[in-house]
Amino acid sequence: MEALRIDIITVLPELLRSPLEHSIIQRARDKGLVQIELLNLRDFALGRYKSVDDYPYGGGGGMILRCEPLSACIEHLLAERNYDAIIYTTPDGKTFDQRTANTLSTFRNIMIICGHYKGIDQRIRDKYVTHEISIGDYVLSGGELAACILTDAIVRLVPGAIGDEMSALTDSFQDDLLAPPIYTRPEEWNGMRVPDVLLSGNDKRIKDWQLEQSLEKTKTRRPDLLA
Ligand code: 6GU
Repeated sequence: MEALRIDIITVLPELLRSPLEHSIIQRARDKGLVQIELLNLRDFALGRYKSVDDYPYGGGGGMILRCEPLSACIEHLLAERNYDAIIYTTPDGKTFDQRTANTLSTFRNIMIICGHYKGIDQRIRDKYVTHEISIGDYVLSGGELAACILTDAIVRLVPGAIGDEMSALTDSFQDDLLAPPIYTRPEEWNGMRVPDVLLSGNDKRIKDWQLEQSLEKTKTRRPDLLA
């Protein structure tokens, strides 16, 4: 199987590096399941001052990432391969969810453009971007952390990334239900016992109990998921 490739364009590559070099993501990279490249937008800046941003027309404060370096970086990548998705991380995008993560995890080449400061020039969105994604209704200081979150959610779904093959299938949200309570040793801790059913060895009873717990938790915490 061909690896998934994710190219991330950012003005702060160092902010992304460490979160993408640990745990499941690093293991997936080591196994050759996924290739992640960080592109420093500054390397595509023109002129003596290597400027990547400028003031907005019409005022309003804040800085905006300019067209020319973004376009130069995107065209550099497009010259190498076709992309199944060119994502822009922005609070005015569509809210990210498990369904979108599932879809993106089946892609071969993904480009992520991290918004920064006030964002990027609209013309880059119009010309190149295929997916505008927000990670929730709050404002971050840049799209870098959002890009890490997208990457983490996508990479762990790539077949082979998670050791226990069943594990990703039993996540919260994967079947539109929240995950049931989970326990490990010891059987009793501080006077609190692991539910008997989990010690019963009866697979059918355990599955039934977990589903019942999932339904109950979803009904009280996230009734919107059941609607
Ligand atoms: Cl993708 N970017 C920024 N800057 N803020 C956000 C966001 C993204 N998603 C939620 N808030």
